[in-house]
Order: sequence, then C-alpha cells, then structure tokens
Amino acid sequence: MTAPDEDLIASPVGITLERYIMRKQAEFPFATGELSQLLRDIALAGKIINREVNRAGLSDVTGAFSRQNVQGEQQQRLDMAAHVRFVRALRNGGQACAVLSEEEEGLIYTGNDHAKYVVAMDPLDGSSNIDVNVSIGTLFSIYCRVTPVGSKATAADFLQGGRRQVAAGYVLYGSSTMLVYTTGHGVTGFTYEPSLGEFFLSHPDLRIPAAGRTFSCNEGYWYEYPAYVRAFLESCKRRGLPGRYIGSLVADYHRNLLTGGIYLYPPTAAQTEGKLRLLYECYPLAFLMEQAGGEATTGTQAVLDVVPTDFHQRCPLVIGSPDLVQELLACVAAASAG
Ligand code: P6P
Repeated sequence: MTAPDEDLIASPVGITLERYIMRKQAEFPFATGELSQLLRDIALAGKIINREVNRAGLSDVTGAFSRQNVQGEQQQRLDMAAHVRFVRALRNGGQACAVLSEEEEGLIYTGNDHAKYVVAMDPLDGSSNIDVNVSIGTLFSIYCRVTPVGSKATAADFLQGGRRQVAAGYVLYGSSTMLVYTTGHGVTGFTYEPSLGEFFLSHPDLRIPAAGRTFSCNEGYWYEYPAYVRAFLESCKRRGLPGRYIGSLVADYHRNLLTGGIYLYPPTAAQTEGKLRLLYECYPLAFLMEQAGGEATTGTQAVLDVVPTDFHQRCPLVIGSPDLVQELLACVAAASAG
C-alpha cells in the first residue's frame, strides 16, 4: 500500500541535530556557540565510530589491542579506534582544551588552551560485546574549565563534581545509532539516518517512566552482593519483575530510560566500589537520569554528590525509575537498621 502523493510530498524529513542545536542556542542570547560546536564535534565522531562499529565484523578492527587500559583491562582494537577518533574530533573542533579518556591514564591536551571546555569520556563502553555484535556505546561528560583560559588544563578542571557538568550524553550503537544528551534543560534523543549522514530528532523530551518494569544487574555476583541488594532483587522477583541484562551499560541504561526500570552495579567482594567509573560513566548517566525524572544513587548518596578525587575512580551505581530506586534505598535502610 503506497502512501498517497500528498503524504509523500507533505511528510517532513525531520529536524536535524544541527537545526536543533541552532534553535536551542538561539534561546540563550548569551550563548557563544562554543558548546554547540562541541556537541557537533562529538556527533561527528559518533558518526565515524558508527561506521566502524557497523563494519566491525568485516574489517580487521575487532579483537584485542596490544595493550591494557589503566584499569588493567584488555583493550579492544575498536576501543582504541574510538578513542583516537574522539580525541582527534575534539582536537580539530577546537572547543575542548583537554580530554580525559578511559583509554589513557592522564589528561590528553588538545593544544586548544584557549578553549573553555573539558570532556571526560568512555570512547567505547561495553567492548567485551564488540566481537559478538551486541550494542555498545560512547559516554561523555562536559565541564566548563575552572583554570584560566589560555593556560593548560589541570586535574581541577575535571574534578569539579557531578553537579558542575554543563552537558552529558551517550551515543548508542544499536539496532539504530542514537545520540542522547542533556545540557541541563531536559533530555533529547536523535536517531542517525546513515543514508543522509544526519542525526534526526526522534525523542524530543525523554522522561523515564516513574514505575519501573525491569531490573538490570549481573546476578552472577549474587553471593558477593551486599544483603540489601539481594533483598531488593528478591522483592523484584516475588512481584514477577523481569530481569534484563545486556552487559553493555549504555544499552541497558537506554532500555530502562525508555521503558522504565533500574540498573544496578553495586559493590562486590572483589570490587568494593563497584566496577563503573565515576567521571565518565556514573556522572554523565546520573546527570541525564535526573534530567529525565529518574534517580541515581551509590546506595548511600546521590551519585552527583560523590566528591571526585581521582580521574578513574570507581563508584557503585543504582540508577533508574524513582519508585525502584527508592525501594532499593528502603532495603539499604532496613539492612542498616539490622
Ligand atoms: P559485568 C562493560 O565492560 C561494562 O563496563 C558495562 O558496559 C557493563 O554494564 C558492565 O561492565 C558489565 O560488567 O561485571 O557484569 O560483566
């Protein structure tokens, strides 16, 4: 059944990321366009990585890279490709004076000392899923530098705390590729149209359903989980809440953001602060989640209130629909009360 001619002619192509950024920038008369350009640069790198992720099975970009990252984890070749692409896009875009990446221990100076933003990022999260064709993602967090423009960035620019983020988001390389970000005025999602090479506005105002529907955690750690986590999970199971765990943070997070749910990476016996990194995984996702009406806690405090001390420090993460996060916190309180 073909669409009537008038529908074909009248149906709009949609709002591109570029047009959306320009419209949003116009709403802030003092905006200089630097953050807009930074978001464009991230989107460009996302398009390039999208191409490489989608070809991973055909090109020689899969498999292990010849070294480990700062966490001692075997780097994947696509990890490094993503790292190089994002750093190059940020260097050439001129809006970031320094980058912190999961793939490098120290700061990466872009040479743009007169730029006013810094970017912390996980260029490609979920890399263990690359070779088996499961969705993976990029995470990014943007701060306005606190050191003088023109000087070299320092650790202080990155260790400002989660509530000082000016923007944050992710690129999800899934059945479609999406860019989801916030600048502190709600959460917006764009879907990539590869035939046009453009991100189009597809989710103008993302809000997480208050009532969660699924729980996401690696139950292989059941016997290492704190008692409050087991009590919470047992409560979910008694109510027949389905478990969904892709093992790729951005993919699990995105499903929960759209359909409601909770993702948990709690402390375990082996990883007493959990596995996920505060600056470029927990902070950006917590900023997005609070902007989308959800909650993000370590189990003892809001993730955004955690004081950063180290570039690659880890942080327990419980994030998602308010009702489920509050239920988890009630289990924490009950366990503390003994
Ligand atoms: P586990 C991938 O390595 C990652 O950082 C996240 O994307 C994912 O949610 C988590 O680790 C999976 O960790 O211990 O369950 O395999």
